[in-house]
Amino acid sequence: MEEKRWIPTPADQFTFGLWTVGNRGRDPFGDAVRESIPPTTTVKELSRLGAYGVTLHDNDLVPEDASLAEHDRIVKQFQAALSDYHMAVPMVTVNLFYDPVFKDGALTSSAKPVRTYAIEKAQRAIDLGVQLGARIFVLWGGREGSETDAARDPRQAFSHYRDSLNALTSYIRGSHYDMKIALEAKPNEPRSDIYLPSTGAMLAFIQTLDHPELVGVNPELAHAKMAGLNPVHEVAQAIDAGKLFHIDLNDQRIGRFDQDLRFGSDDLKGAFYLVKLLEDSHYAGPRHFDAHPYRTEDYAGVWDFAAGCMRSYLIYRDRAQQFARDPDIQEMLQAIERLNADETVIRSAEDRKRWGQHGYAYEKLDQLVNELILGVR
Ligand code: GLT
Ligand code: MN
Ligand code: MN
Repeated sequence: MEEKRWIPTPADQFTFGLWTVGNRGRDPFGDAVRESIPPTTTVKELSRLGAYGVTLHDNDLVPEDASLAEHDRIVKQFQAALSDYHMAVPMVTVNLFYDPVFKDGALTSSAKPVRTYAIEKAQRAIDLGVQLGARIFVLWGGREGSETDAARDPRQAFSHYRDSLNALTSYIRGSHYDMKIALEAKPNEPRSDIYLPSTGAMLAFIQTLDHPELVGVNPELAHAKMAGLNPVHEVAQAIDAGKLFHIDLNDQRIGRFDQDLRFGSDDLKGAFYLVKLLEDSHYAGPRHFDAHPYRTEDYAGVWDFAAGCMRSYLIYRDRAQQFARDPDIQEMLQAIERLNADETVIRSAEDRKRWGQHGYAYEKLDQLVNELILGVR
């Protein structure tokens, strides 16, 4: 095999959150199994593996209660590592979920002081992003939800969410920042229910904002799967709406807890069609991995995980290109196209019967694609 096709380079625009490779393997039933990795080490190691950049939450880099001097020292040191290793920061986000202050919501909290603190924290994270050269600001509302709907009329939560987002776009405009917001949906976990649980719900909500042009989506494959949805269709809808500002690539089994598996590791077919969609639609943004190494791994396993995400993407991309070149698959697609090109108006029972009776040969087509993905074509 021509191995070098699958070696990542910065031109592939692969990025990882500091929190992804840095995940310490803590879960609701068990403690951390790895020490945290200094952000500058992550930058160095990912650059060595061929990544394009890193992304971060405000507090992945700067502790919440850092003094101004400390903040500057940390950011400077980080910027030096970025420049030494030629790594970019295309996206930043804000942690509005870890601190207990957010236990009943951040931007949707019914308490004004909590909402205001969340908005100001987000504004500081936007400032940090601008300092690092990011042009996308992701908002994942892990705490924007409820355990019991007795707590609040959900309409009130939407209204607070809208006001908060309007405050953020107004801040971006007022500061003349070149920054857009990407909303990331998730159906549940850590809350029983999270408001606006799918990318489709986010897309509809965006249209109710003061500046919808500044707000798009950041679909995460695993989150769509948790809701039992097809991520390929979610992402396609976002592309169709001109709203795919960013994407979180990982993997997940339907019906499980939030697994954040290595990209392309579980649902091979789903990953194939997703990569094919991104490539066919000339998606120009970063390919961002938001996944965690297994809890079983030591540091060597962490970097195997990161390398695996990128290598898998390249292999799926290679397979997608092969799909376009495969003579049997292309011949079948052309036959289907010819069938669908028949423009005879359906007027009679006979006409309906003709359409109802012909076969589409999707069984054969799907088998061919499976064999292509499995590498035997
Ligand atoms: C958290 C979550 C992710 C989000 C991150 C951004 S934080 O790890 O599980 O899906 O993208 O806030
Ligand atoms: Mn995510
Ligand atoms: Mn996730």
